[in-house]
Amino acid sequence: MQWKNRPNGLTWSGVIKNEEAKREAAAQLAAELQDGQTVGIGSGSTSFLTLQALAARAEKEGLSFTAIPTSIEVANACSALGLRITTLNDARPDWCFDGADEVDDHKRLIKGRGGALYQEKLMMSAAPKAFIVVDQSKIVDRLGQNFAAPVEIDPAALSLTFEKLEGFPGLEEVTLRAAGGKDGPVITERGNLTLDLRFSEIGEDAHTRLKQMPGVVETGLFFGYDFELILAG
Ligand code: ABF
Repeated sequence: MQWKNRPNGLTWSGVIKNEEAKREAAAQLAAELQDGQTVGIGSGSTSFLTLQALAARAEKEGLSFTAIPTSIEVANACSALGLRITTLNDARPDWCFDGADEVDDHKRLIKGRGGALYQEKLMMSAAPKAFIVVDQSKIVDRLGQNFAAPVEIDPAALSLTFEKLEGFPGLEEVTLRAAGGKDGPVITERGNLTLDLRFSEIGEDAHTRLKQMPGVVETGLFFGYDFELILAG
């Protein structure tokens, strides 16, 4: 039998920028691990390296920990590393870590380029302590300067949401996230769609206003979360 596209949880499909610096930051974070803890595992390449560093330290020092992954990709990586996995319905993390697309100096984040913002936000809400690991390229003067802010919406609300977004303060462009070619829109793990919102300015109330729209499941604007920033490099 041939098995095509079999998940190989320990291969990162894309390019990892600043890998050496990220590995150093990952090793630093792995030192936080204590035996028997439950750890929330973020998505993205930086989280992928951090997960590997955690698993390596656990193996070397005979520590055990349980992982709560924030995406299928991360769950596959956890399985490939032989880790015990649980969910937020069964357990709570002692702490969690994740990457980000942008961080401003008010500790506001844009996340969700990887499509896992919903579970990433659940994790940040559930964890008593969170670490965000980024390299310098993610630190911005103005939130939204490099990346669009993703918003996960129910497919039934697609047309309505476009309508409701008309005139939204600071909003310049809305793109339905698509895989390209004839593949159609990207479907999230929850069966939803993602809109990428380009802003000239992101107001303090942007997340709240978006969440008030029926059909909006979650936004990639992470405002008001307490976390420790680990700067790679
Ligand atoms: C997750 O991974 C997402 O919220 C964010 O979009 C992405 C960052 O990936 P990377 O670490 O590869 O830049 O944290």
